[in-house]
Amino acid sequence: MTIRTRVTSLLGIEYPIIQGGMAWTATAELAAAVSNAGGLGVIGAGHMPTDLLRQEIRNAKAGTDRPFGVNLMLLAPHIDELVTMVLEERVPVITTGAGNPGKYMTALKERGIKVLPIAPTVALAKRLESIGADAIIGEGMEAGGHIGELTTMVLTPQLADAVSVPVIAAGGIADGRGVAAAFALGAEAVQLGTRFMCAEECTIHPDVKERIVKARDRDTVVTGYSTGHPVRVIKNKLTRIIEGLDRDNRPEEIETLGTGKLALAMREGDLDMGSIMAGQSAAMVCAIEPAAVIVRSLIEDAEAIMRGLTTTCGD
Ligand code: TUI
Repeated sequence: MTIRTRVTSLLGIEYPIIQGGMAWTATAELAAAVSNAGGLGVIGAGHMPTDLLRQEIRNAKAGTDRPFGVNLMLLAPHIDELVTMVLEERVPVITTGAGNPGKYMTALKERGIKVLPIAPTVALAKRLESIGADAIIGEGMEAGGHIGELTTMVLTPQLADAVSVPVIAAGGIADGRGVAAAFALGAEAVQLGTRFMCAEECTIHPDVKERIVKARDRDTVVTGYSTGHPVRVIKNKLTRIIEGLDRDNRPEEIETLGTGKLALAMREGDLDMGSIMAGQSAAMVCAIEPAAVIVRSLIEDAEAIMRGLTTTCGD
């Protein structure tokens, strides 16, 4: 059995596995490795300068003949310029996060680009479908980074009922059991971020990978509610300071303190004062492995479960 869905044919990929486009984390090297393994690799644009992202896109094109994507983080101040550039570079797939990509939808679709917005609610998913989204990535609050309120378990089936385009489940999925569960809930593909942070090809600091491998069930926390942009991160000295500022309702100070802290974690490996964005599934990531091994085990384990067999983590 091979899992084929509307998402695999929409994107021209072998397996319904999408790698989350994480800022400062998902570079061309990781994206190309995931695409070469039969999934969809995604470069995380974040706040990247336009020329640097252009170079990353070209690196991904050099690293794989297969489709890949770029995640556009819609809060980036130069987002208009990034969109213009991805249109020029003819990136096959765009995922969007942290906002409503409505303004860009027509231009992207006119170039034949597949647009997969991330939606944390049913209302936004319906709106995005009505303006041409090719599929909806429903991200539950188990995910790392900027999150909504709903869990993957309740969001996925509601999205599957509410929209006709395919639903891609994200948040809290780290192994074949999660993949099978997402399919049972009505998803036609899954997106994983945290598991792919521990891919060998992921270029983040090795200490961050080790921290994720060591993570236990309650090691993440959501901070920054007072800013209106809550983020899930691994607990550390920085999160304890931010929790205090959140309690005192001092959002401006959180924004100032947070600036540059994602790069500090992912590039410099500062586990105390860096913002280690990772999902609750960090506790389920047990090893640093090649992207191809991750993709293969997700599919093999999910297929085994879907055939009626059972597997457990570590077998
Ligand atoms: O975007 C993410 N995860 C991210 S973005 C990021 S960078 C950042 N840095 C500081 C503050 C905020 C972000 C780190 N992690 N995931 C996808 C996602 N999108 N989660 C939630 C949303 C979302 C939220 C609101 C999508 C749309 C939305 O729409 C609001 C509206 O305008 O209707």
